[in-house]
Amino acid sequence: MKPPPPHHVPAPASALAHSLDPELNFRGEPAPWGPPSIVVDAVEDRASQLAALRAGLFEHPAQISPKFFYDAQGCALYSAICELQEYYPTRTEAAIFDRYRGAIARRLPRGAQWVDLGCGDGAKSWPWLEPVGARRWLGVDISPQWLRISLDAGTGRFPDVEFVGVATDFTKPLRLQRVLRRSPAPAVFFYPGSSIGNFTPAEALVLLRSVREHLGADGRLLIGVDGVKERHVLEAAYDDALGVTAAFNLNVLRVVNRELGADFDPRRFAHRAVFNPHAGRIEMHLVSREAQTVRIGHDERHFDDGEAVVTEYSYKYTAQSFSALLRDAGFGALQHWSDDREWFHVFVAAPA
Ligand code: AVI
Repeated sequence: MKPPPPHHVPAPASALAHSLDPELNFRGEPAPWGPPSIVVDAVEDRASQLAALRAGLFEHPAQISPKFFYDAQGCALYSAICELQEYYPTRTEAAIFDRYRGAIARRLPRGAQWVDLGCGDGAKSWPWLEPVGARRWLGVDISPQWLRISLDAGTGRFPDVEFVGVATDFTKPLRLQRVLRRSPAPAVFFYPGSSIGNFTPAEALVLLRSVREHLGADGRLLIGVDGVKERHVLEAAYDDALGVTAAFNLNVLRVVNRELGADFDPRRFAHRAVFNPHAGRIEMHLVSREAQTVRIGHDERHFDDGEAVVTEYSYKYTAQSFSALLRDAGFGALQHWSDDREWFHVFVAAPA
């Protein structure tokens, strides 16, 4: 069986090339507001993304942005990661949502515009739309392909909800005011999956401030964040016994080969995932197994034996440290729900 597309992951790098149409109409069920539309905004062009990818490889240490993980193979591997015994975040967050959905929904405005950041296939949104009586669903994703999948799924299931897709790169400042103003309903920004952890705290603060600026007095943020916990639990989640996360990490070298005309050999690199307690983050690296020279387009990059390429940071927060970040970003009246082990936290935050 083909796995469902993963949700709340950055878009496949290959999707970035095709997303610059000003407005794509989407075939949908007839609805009072017309067929769902996809608005395209602030999607960085492919050439500048690839230039940044190439420049990162020549830095010391070399870096590859985690957004390049998600080609078709990377998406399939990420779906498999979410099912792994060791990878607790997906199922822990889902259990918190299932257990406390009623209580969480009561903290959210009724009749809201539900803004799903990094919506992917939209599946994490659907269980919320009825409990909050959502009138409008806004899927935000860098990939119009994901938006089409989620709009298709949503319009079929919720004929009374207006569906809009916004293709934008929200590592850039969010600009959703215009599309939000088309409805007087308050906004609920939904950002599950601890995707906020893939930003540095400074970048996360910028994103959270930008979300805050989009909320009127009645708007809310509903966000999931992975907790700090014992090193062995964290490291196993990012270095599983079956080697799925290793394959996910190594696959990015194939993406680089394809996108930059490089000749990385994944067999000559090793996956490494370590918890850095000072920075409060898991670091994923690809470590050169030997001294080697790799061709990148017309250039060459030498790697020493043991030299690491940084591919991902995944920051972990305590309920306290994430509350502090939310307050810095201009939120107050925080409420949070955790699982019994306090491994994962779900926050509802209102503008201060
Ligand atoms: C998408 N993101 C929240 C995942 C995480 O846990 O940081 C990506 C991931 N990397 C390795 N495993 C999962």
